[in-house]
Amino acid sequence: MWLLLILLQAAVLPAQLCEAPGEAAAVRALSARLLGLAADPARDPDPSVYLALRLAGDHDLCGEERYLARLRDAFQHRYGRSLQAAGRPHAAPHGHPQRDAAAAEHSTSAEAEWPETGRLALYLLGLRATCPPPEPGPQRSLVTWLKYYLEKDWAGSRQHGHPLTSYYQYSLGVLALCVHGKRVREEVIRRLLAAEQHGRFGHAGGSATDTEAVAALAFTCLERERLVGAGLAAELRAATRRARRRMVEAQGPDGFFGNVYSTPWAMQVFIATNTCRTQPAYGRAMAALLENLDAFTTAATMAQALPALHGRSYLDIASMRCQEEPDTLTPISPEPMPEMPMPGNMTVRLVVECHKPRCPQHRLYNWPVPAPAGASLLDVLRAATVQGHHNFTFDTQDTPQGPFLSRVLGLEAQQQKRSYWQLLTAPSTSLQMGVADYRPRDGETLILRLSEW
Ligand code: B12
Repeated sequence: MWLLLILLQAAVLPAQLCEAPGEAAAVRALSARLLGLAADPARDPDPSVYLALRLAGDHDLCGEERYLARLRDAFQHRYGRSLQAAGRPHAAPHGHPQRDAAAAEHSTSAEAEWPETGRLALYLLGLRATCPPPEPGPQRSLVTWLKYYLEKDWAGSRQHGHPLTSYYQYSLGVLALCVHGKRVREEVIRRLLAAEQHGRFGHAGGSATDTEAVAALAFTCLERERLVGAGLAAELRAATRRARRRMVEAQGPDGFFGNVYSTPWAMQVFIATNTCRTQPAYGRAMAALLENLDAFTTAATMAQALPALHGRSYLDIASMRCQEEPDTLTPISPEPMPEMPMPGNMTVRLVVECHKPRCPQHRLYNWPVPAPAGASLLDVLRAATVQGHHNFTFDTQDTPQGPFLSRVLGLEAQQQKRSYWQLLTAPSTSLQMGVADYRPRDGETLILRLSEW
């Protein structure tokens, strides 16, 4: 009996040690807001949202079950069949911005088979977090699909020097297989290890922290679950230590690892490696996060922040026990947008840049755009399309993170060429938000630049 009590306490202890101190109310409110967003049937279900609900301190068990059913609907019909029976993958349930665009542009079968490593990995992590755990049978084909995508990514990385998707998705794939107790080929792991050693996780205009953190979680999982031999385990441990050290060294005076959105991912590494108590950088990051909870306004960003705020990491999914879960969380409905717009107008300068060889001319557009004060960048882009004779056009693709700017002045960002429309504020600061969330100031110059990543 005593032994049982001690074991039970050990199972819940790490979560209590790393969670937000004395701020349970604010964190709980964020969970309740995410639950409110999850209840909206108009939003596509997102496995990260389910994971955040499952890794929280308290729950709305019926709400979680309904959300899981929606996720199953979205994923199961595509991956429920065996890989052999499917022949090859076909159109995916979710819009993938650049892959869809590329597939539409040249719809060869090879491009339609673009791997969905990240989304499938997140779904499989979600399935492992259900209580009670689902029957293993139907999951087998999902695991096979994920292995297939990971192999495609690995082959792509040998050919192009980077996975077809990204190291972020590749790491999620390794992590999900590991959490399910599945072995991954050593070569696949070694590719991630080499990327870590050679600092290949960053890309132009983006910080490496998110990817570095997910890779470190995958390394920690492989080592902890004893899915690799002793030699590789030692290398993975060393890589995780290096990643943690780099995060501590790069922590800004604001307390963030990378930026506010990558900080929760980095914190998960300290949680997963039981260093959250001993590492002062963790406490500073937690304090910074708690002061900036209002930065997490979208379901996708809330879902990424909440596990760390609750002192949990995705590794906890591997040892989730379906004990009594407090069924006490009630949703907070999303606040309606204020009816009255902010008074007055503003003018924003909109610049579109594209370098040679794709474009013969560097600056394709440079005009002031009047818009209502407080408008989002998306509203500014819409205003630009209807003003004057400057023929501004753009297109977005829906993603779980919100609308992704995919085409400007007829120029499509191309996944194969790893090009994207980067958002910057002059002179050259890359924005930390997408077009729907960023609200420019009066007189600001916004640059849309066709960049490579
Ligand atoms: C890889 C990546 C990219 C790649 C995606 C291409 C690819 N084929 O993988 C590139 C370099 C193109 C990219 C671009 C941008 N990104 Co980015 N990206 C990531 C990263 C590291 C992983 C995303 C991923 O693969 N998720 C896993 C898959 C399974 O989930 P998914 O939702 O289906 O992923 C797709 C979308 O998220 C989309 N996407 C990627 N970034 C962004 C950003 C926004 C705002 C939107 C709407 C969509 C989007 O591309 C993903 C792959 O198809 C995340 C890190 C994180 N913590 O999430 C940042 C992240 C999502 N990106 C971010 C930002 C800010 C941007 C940019 C706005 C940067 C800029 N100033 O231009 C641009 C988007 C501009 C635009 N055109 O609308 C922020 C978003 C923060 C927020 N407030 O929501 C994150 C969280 C990084 C961070 N810590 O700041 N990104």
